Amino acid sequence: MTRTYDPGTIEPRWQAAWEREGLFQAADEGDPRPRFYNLQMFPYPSGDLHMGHAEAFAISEAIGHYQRLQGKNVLNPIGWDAFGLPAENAAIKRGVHPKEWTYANIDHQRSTFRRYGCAFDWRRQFNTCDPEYYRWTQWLFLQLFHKGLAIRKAAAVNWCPKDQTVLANEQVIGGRCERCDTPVVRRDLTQWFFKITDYADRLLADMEQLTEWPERVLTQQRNWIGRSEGAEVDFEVAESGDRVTVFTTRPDTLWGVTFFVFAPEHPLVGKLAAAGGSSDAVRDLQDRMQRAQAGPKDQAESKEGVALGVHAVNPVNGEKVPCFVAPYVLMEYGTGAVMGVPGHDQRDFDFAREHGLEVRIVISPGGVELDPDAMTEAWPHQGVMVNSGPFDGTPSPDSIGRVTSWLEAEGKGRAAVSYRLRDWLISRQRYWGAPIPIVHCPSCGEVAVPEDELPVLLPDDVDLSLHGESPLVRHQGFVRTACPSCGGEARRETDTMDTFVDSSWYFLRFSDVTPDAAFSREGVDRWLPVDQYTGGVEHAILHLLYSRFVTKVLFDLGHVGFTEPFTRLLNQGMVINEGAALSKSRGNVVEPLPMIERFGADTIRVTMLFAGPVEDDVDWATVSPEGVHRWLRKLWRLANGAAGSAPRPRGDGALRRLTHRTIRAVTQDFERFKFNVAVSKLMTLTTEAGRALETGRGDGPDAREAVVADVREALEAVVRTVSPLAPHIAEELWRETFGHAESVFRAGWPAFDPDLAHEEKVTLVVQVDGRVRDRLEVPASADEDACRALALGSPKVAPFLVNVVTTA
Ligand code: ANZ
Ligand code: ZN
Repeated sequence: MTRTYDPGTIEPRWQAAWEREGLFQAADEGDPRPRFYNLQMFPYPSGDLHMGHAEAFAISEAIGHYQRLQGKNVLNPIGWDAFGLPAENAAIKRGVHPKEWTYANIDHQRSTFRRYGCAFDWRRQFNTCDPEYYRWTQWLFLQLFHKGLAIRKAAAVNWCPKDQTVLANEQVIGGRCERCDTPVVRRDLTQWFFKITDYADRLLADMEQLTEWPERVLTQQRNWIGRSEGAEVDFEVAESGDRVTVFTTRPDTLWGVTFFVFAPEHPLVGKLAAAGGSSDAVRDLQDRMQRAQAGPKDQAESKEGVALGVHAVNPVNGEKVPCFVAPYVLMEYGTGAVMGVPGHDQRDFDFAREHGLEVRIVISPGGVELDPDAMTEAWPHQGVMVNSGPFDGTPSPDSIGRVTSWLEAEGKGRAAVSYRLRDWLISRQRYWGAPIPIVHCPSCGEVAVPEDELPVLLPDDVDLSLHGESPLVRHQGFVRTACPSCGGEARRETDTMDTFVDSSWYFLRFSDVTPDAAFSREGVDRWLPVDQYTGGVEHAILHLLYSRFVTKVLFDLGHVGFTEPFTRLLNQGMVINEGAALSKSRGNVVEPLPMIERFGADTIRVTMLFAGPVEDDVDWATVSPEGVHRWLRKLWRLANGAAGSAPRPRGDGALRRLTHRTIRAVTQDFERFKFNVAVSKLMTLTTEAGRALETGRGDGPDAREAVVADVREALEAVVRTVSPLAPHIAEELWRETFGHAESVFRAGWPAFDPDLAHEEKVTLVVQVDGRVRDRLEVPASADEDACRALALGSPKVAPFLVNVVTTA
């Protein structure tokens, strides 16, 4: 009796069985199989899972199951990145506590994951907002603090007046807060930083290990770190005698300096403005900048500037050039001051033209003469030094090194390297985050909370309704404490940590979720580095950079034995709808749970994977769960038709050859994550198996049995190779329909018979006027002429051929 395919019944049944059998639990000890750590970036619990999760986890599940079938002991964990501002804002809006909101969403997502049949080792789950977790985030902070890598310093920050918090540069879009669209202002605040800049060189150098990362991500990391080689050159302010140093990548243009520029926040500006009589104008500019709704990019392109009224002395020729303050010079880069070389630097050129400053040529292209008055842009390329005193005639790029050595010999400068990378600002003036475990004592200063007193618990009873500073500031029970060092009255730090700190080490803890430590050395030695990390390309820079940094710090402290945490990285595409991102305001949101309920988890998984290459976006409007569902139903029907006892397949019939060729081909597809291609091959094999079952009657009962045996072999191959993509139906057909005692996930990846897989013959489908008239087995090596001759010679084809026009 053929049962009908009902995913709503079989899927929950297998989910319960797998859980009961502990089938997907990773084995820590006593397991001889090679280990494979398969990780998907953990979700943020804002509401239920969305379609992007359905896609991302379909991919990582496919990878994990495939490795399991390849005989690996797979660690496939799940957790939640559960601190963060959206919880707090949603909580304020709805009047529920962030904790309640967050844990309710986690419950929701967890049950959707279960309904999706994810093969997680549920014993290892955690949330970053659990005290059992953030205790160790605080521990991590202390490791950096004791090493001098967590420091407090004043910084000009982007401040959102509405969210009352600091924003990273990437969170400022066109001068506005990414989340609430409020114009962002600059503010000077004392903040906690992790000194990631100390690791800039290693973050670059170790990229050599990342041979299995997408090139695009490596490029973004490299640009973010932004290493520049050049020189520092010391100038002196003529009127005050102050020494000011610049960073330049072109010391060979020093003779072309015609002005000097300070960043508005440069510490000398106030003093020099007073000396030069420009205080009002300078303060005006600084005020304008405070209010400016300008992002970092607008600032770099600004031609605005104010003359300071003082001069800088060029150390190479003693020339005095006017000093300016201008926003295009950034305090955060180099030394916060630049020498203006308008002939050869475009930003300097634009500024010089705006302010009527001299343009002087000191690098000659050779051949053409540059005319400073006629130039419409700088000439930033290499050439030969001219108008440069003793260096005239020196060709670049040698000139850079030669001038640098000379500066060093003269005591006027030195070789230097500059990085775009800034220290990692981890302070947040918000509630829903891990408290920074520091106490401020009037006599002892910043004192670390002793490790055995962790966690510093986040109090539940806070008033979130008041806008202003962090709710923790007003919580006396939290703020007032005793100094761990002298016992005197002291004040707790009220900043919480950026959620990127939470996610910078979570992958370590999955290896051993122990109450006694952040992770154990045995755990990380056993499981890490992560073999396969899958996630969205939006995390190409910060999350990965921070995780790499923290790993290196922990390596230096002897807590882990590797310097790069993720061996192989895959960025999946996004799920969009009709070409646009899914969003409530657009009204094009598709939610996974109703889809899973309607079609089944297997259909939705395969739909996601069949939609295209994993790196590409999936446009929901163009995919067809119905089509995939029809295929699975057919597979179900055929498998039930071919079940029952059958002799072993023999011989080398067409179906057998196709079966073994398909196994060989999809193995390669799985290795390369080409799941869409694999699915289409499995669909073809299913169709051919169906055809054989319907038409391959054979002569006599024996022959019929042989056909059924071949069909069953084909369908078992489909079931086993589709199991990473559609685990439930595969398990049902494997265990129940085909009657195997053990799970399909214990059956291993099927092997192919190389003789059968050998592509000696292929099926030539002969069509006449768009209709199939015959199928011919032809040698795979047959060329077009040979195929044409065979087709024309077929007795099934001949009747349909009236006027054959042979196109040569
Ligand atoms: C003079 C000069 C002449 C420069 C020339 C370039 C070409 P990258 O390559 O990105 O590292 N610069 C230095 N500090 C700056 C700051 N805080 N804000 C804005 N610009 C700054 O850029 C290095 C160059 O950027 C430096 O070399 C300096 O301009 C400018 F023909 O010095 B150069
Ligand atoms: Zn003290």
